[in-house]
Amino acid sequence: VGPGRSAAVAPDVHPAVRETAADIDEMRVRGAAAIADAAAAALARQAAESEADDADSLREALRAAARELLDTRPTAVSLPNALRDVLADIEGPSDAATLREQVRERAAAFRERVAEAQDELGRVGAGRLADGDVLMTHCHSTAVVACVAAARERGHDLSAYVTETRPRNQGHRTARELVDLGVDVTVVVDGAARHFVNDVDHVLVGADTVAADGSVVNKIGTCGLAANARDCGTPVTVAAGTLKLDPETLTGHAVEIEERDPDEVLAPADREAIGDVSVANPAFDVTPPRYVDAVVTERGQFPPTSVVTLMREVYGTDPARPWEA
Ligand code: RUB
Repeated sequence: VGPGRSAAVAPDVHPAVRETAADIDEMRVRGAAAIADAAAAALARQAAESEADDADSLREALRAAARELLDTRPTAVSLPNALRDVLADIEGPSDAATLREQVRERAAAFRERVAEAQDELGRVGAGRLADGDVLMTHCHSTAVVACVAAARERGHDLSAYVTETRPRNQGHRTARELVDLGVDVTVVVDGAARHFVNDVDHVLVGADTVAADGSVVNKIGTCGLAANARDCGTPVTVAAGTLKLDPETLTGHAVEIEERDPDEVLAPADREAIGDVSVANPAFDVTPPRYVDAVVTERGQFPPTSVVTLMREVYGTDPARPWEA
């Protein structure tokens, strides 16, 4: 349980759900797609192994599990979208066995669909990349890696500038995965992005959330990178499946930006040595749609202004919140 969170937990939440919530909270599981997958798997465990023997108690346990998962990281909409999908129609079954089976099946189908969507998104994204292209990317995104992998499968030679991505250095993982794909990788400090962005053909980043107006919420630093890219005329592509569309932004809901522990930025000893300073550590920022050229999804690529239509099609206009009773 992270700082400021309630220590009170519902009694029937399965230990596997608590473990998954801790893994997400402490970033052993990270990245929006992986968070959604882990949450769906945890709900399936909750359904299969809950001690509830009637449908109402099982429903309550599932909702409590969903709330515990939701209480981990607030920015990635893939998490509530996964819960929405797996818990759809939980009001239906009147006996626990049917409800158990329904949730198990929905979780398995969700996880399979998300994996397939990622492959399809990779193929769509690869269509934007040409042989010999130079990319710049920030943080670590499985969707970005899927695009690069699909382009490599087509035989395209690629090189990439990969930003370290302070304070957690997720760029190291990106660099390793791109090297494994045969990409010529140069790692740069985040502050060097502007220095090199003029030399690249594409900025390619992932997203935690895409809002109805086409704004893209992604790792802190993405907005500055995209603004610099726009200034140089370098196209910015966001690789984000429909799992990243936030249907609640259709109804005016704002995306919460996660504030993480100051110790990630300055170790306590450094802080003490510096003196009386505050540390701000927002994990994500919001890139306005005017800096984004295309959002690549498993359903094709869209200008950010068309995201709203896709969002309505996928989620409707009245998104459910099945974790609420
Ligand atoms: C991860 C991050 C990624 C998106 C997309 O931040 O900002 O770009 O989550 O990733 P953190 P994916 O490391 O703080 O979770 O494409 O894998 O969903």
